[in-house]
Amino acid sequence: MNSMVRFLHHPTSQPCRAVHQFMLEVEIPFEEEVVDLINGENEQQSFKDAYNPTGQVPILRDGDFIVWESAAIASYLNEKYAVPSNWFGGNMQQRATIQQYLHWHSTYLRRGAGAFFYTHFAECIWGKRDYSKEIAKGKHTLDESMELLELWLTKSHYLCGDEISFPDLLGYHELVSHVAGAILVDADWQKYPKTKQWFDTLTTRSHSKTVSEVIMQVGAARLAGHIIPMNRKTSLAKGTEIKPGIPGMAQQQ
Ligand SMILES: N[C@@H](CCC(=O)N[C@@H](CS)C(=O)NCC(=O)O)C(=O)O
Repeated sequence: MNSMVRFLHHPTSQPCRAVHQFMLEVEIPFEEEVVDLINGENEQQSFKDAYNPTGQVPILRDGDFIVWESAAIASYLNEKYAVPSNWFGGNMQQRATIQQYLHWHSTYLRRGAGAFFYTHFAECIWGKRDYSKEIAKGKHTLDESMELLELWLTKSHYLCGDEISFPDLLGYHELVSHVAGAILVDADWQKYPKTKQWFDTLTTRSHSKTVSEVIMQVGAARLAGHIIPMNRKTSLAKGTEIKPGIPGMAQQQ
């Protein structure tokens, strides 16, 4: 019987990359399956029924058990494989600090992804429109988040202490996308020197570059003006809309 966990993901996805890098760093054996987000495989009812009713990736399958949400997946793997304690905390307070970051991340820094999504992908899905409000909202969230990252990184080498933990990978891969799409440029980094130092340190880790390769290529293609044909009508970054339900925009077409 094959007991390897199965990882369903897409290489352009920030939370997927964080989990992917985590598994590589701590040497968890896994099978992978790239879900075709570009053509909306994740929106098929059969996919939602089988894996995740929200249609989002990453997803982990372990036998009959399925778990989604990047932090929940990594936390499950952490327990299953008795991963070194720096990744999810070795004592009650470290664990609480890590959980604190994970909850904050999903409602703040993650939402900043709207700046990247609306700058580079919205046009590929819905065509040329005015996405300036969504982009501004994403940038504002990103700026506010960067201020907090800078504050934390002034106090410790990594986001939750002096050792790397899963939050660093989650935060890092959000910023990798912003770098790939030139949402974060030199002028921004100058405001956040500690965050830049941390970002550069993470970039030198083994696996950072390979896990980020596809999004760097996609970012470069978009910056060069290439359209990526996307047959789907919903947002890759749900919750970043100005008005929830922006897919309705597509229905008006
Ligand atoms: N909070 C989730 C976010 C997952 C997420 O945003 N996934 C996106 C890719 S980056 C997705 O699957 N989007 C497909 C869709 O919304 O249809 C996590 O951390 O796992």
